[in-house]
Amino acid sequence: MNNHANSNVYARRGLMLVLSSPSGAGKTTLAKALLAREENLRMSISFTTRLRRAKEVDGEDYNFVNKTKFKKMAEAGEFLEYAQVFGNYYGTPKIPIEKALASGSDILFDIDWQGTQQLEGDKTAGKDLVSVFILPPDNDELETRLRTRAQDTDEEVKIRMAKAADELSHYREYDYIIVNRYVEESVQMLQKILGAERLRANRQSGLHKFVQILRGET
Ligand SMILES: Nc1nc2c(ncn2[C@@H]2O[C@H](COP(=O)(O)OP(=O)(O)O)[C@@H](O)[C@H]2O)c(=O)[nH]1
Ligand SMILES: [Mg+2]
Repeated sequence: MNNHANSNVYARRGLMLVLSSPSGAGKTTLAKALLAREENLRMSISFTTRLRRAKEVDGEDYNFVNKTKFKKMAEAGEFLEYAQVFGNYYGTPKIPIEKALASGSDILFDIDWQGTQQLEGDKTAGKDLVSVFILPPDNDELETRLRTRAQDTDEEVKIRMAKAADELSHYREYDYIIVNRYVEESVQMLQKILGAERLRANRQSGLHKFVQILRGET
C-alpha cells in the first residue's frame, strides 16, 4: 500500500525562505550549506549595481548590472522588491521567482530587512514568505568574519560594522531567529524550519484531491 500522506508527493506551492542578518554573521555560509542539503531549494539570484568581488561569478552570485540598467528594470516593474544597501542597489527579479514557486520549488533569499518588509507587504509574496533572522554569536565574531574575508577595504569594513547595528535593530520583524554559534547546528535549525513550514495547511494545495479519495468521494 502506498503511504504518501506525509511526504511531499502532492502538489504544493513553493515557499520563500528569507535569510537576513548583519554582514559577517555567517549567512552566506549557512545558505550554501542549506542549499547543498535541500534538493527542492534554489537560491534567488539578485541583481545589483555593486562591483563584482574577485571570487564572485556573474549570473551565479549576483547579476551585476550598471545603475542605468537597474533603474530601467525597476521602472518596468521587473523587481519583486529592491533596496539601496551601502550605496548600491539590490533587487529580486519577479519572473523567475513566480515561475519557481508555481512549480513547487522553494526559494532561498539572502536579502536585507528593507527587502523583507517589501515582500511581507506584498499580497502574494506575503503568504509565501518565511523569514529568518541570523544573529551573530557576539560582536568580536562579527568583526573577525568581516576582516578575515578581506575582500573589502578597511573603509568598507567600517561602514559595514556601522550598518550591522542598523540591520540588527530589525530582528523582531522576522518569523524565526537563529543565533549562529555553530554552522552545523544552525543549518539543522534551518532544515527544521523548512520542514515544518512545508507542512502548513495553506501550502499543501494538492492535498484536496487526496482527502476526497480518503472520504470516498471519487
Ligand atoms: N533588499 C535586498 N537586499 C539584498 C538583495 N541582495 C542582497 N541583499 C543584501 O545586501 C546586503 C549586502 O550584500 P553584499 O553586497 O553581497 O555583501 P555581504 O553579503 O555583506 O557580503 C546583504 O545584507 C544582502 O542580504 C536583494 O535582492 N534585495
Ligand atoms: Mg552576503
